[in-house]
Amino acid sequence: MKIYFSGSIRGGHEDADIYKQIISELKNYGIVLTEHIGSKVLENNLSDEEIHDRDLKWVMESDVVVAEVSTPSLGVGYEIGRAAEFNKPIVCLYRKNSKKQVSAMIAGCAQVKAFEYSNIEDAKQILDEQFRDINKDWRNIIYLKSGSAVQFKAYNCLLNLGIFDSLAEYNPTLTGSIPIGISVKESDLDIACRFFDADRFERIVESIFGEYEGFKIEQKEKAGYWVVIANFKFEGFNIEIYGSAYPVTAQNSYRHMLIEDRILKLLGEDFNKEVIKLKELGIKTEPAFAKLLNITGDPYSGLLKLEGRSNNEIKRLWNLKKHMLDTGA
Ligand code: 6K6
Repeated sequence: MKIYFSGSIRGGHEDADIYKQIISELKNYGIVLTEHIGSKVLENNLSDEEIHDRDLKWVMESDVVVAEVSTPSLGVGYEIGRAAEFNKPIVCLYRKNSKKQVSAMIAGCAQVKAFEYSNIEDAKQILDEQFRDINKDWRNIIYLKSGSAVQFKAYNCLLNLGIFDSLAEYNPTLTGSIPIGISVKESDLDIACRFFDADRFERIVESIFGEYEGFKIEQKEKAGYWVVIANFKFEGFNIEIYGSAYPVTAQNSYRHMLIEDRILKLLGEDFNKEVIKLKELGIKTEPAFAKLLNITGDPYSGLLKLEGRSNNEIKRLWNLKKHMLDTGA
């Protein structure tokens, strides 16, 4: 993971020591491209144009931008703006009781996650939480272990089933509503897989899971794709194995899960509650999201269109719907 640390230089470099401590913490998570920002004495042997072009290239290359924004700096603000334009995750830290308030253009930018901290230990904890989110590997179900009761139960079920080992060559990945914490009683454990030969995949799945309760398997065309779908029950869960010739990360169930996870984190508690409410009424996940965001037409393709929308645009959709719910319009 490449991390771009941004901190004030010409805006005032009095916080160099703090930057240094944050950078040293960031090094636990990846390579910090801008370690020099933590030095008290900065070399100034490049032209402004060279600095600008090099730093912007690093911002583009980075996987995340972390900025300390207690000291207002044009350069830091500019880097955050450009990082937002490149859709980078952005984490801003500012000290409690700083002399100046953080600019509304930073604190109010939906793409920026801004946090107040009192001391370096505080900052470390914030970074730990943020990087856990950024680094989440959906192929590794370990995250379920520290989740809700149903996620913990699902974790044990999948471990006992041994499905991630027995189907390892098919890149099995848990998708659906359980990983993102919006499951209801009826929710399946969906395992998305990629096969290269549908018949062989069907034979392998049947030979491993064919004896389980309610096992059935079929091949069919679904929305223009050839798929193999197996269903059975295990430890109280309905298991669905879904194989297609497409890489798992390009499959709709995976893409739906990612955009839904982003929306749930962005829109918070109120939205999550409304989704669960609709799901408990028997509405499926994607139609529930579509309803709450006023997406017309096919909810499955409509939701995928949000992948390219900014956080602000998604927030606007929800605010509009909330207004309609509040006014009964
Ligand atoms: C040394 C002393 C004065 O200027 C320098 C060399 N300048 C810079 N070297 C490296 N990065 C720079 C420099 N000037 C700005 N930046 C980038 O902008 C850094 O990545 C910081 O995150 C940010 C600081 O902006 P200002 O406006 O506070 O300088």
